[in-house]
Amino acid sequence: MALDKQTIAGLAEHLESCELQARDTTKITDDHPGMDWDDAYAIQDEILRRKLARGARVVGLKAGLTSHAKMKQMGVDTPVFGFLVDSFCVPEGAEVKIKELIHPKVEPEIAFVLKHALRGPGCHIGAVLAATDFVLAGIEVIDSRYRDFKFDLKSVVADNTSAVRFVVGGRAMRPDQVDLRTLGVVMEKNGQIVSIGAGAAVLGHPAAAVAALANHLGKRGQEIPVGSVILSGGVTEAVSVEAGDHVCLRIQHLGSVSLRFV
Ligand code: OOG
Ligand code: MG
Repeated sequence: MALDKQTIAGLAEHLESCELQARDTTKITDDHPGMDWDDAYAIQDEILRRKLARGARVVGLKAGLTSHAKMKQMGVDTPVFGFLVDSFCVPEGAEVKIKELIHPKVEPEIAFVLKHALRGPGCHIGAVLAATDFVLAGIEVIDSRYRDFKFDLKSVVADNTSAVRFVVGGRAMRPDQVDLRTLGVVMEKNGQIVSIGAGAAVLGHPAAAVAALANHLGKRGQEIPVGSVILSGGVTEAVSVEAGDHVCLRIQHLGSVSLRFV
């Protein structure tokens, strides 16, 4: 750790206020270039602690920057992990208020719900499939608190990997009913197709992203709990949205899920 406790608490408060007040900021590594990975996750943990203290509940976890398209779009090369709380979760077809957000983008994702906890190290695709109860279609709304979505990996980890809203839905399928690599993914904005992909875009197999999450948590003495929803990462590039937009995600065998921005 390169930062002291007080600095970590201050940065967490700063980033969370940006989220709650929908305003952007410069990336925190500009002022703290020596910040390390432990600092980055410690800031994220402190944001979570602040939310829990106000009564939030953790409903899931996310992996991000797990597809080549996303890594290329953001100019980075390693997956990152974050948390999902109840206030991020919106119902199928819900209206998302643009005013509460800075510069939101949507991503098509494959979501996992576990029937057994998963703990790394050594977690692999087979272990993930054995522990998965079902998979769902999910749209993640990301909203980096950093100006123009410009960040480095440590800054984005501290910012809880840009998490802000998500919806899961469609038809739940057991992992043995589908081939997660060849699942076709089609996202539409206002009736126009804006991105097309397949599950394999996510680390070769979306379950590999869940395994990477379990291995990441394992290093920190944590696990993926039963029942939590896990977003495995955007299959394609994220797409900007504004008030009036309607986004519909169709995933082969998993049906569709949609959001409206107002
Ligand atoms: C970071 C979050 C990325 C994904 O699915 O790749 C993410 C960002 O691009 O702002 O959630
Ligand atoms: Mg995502």
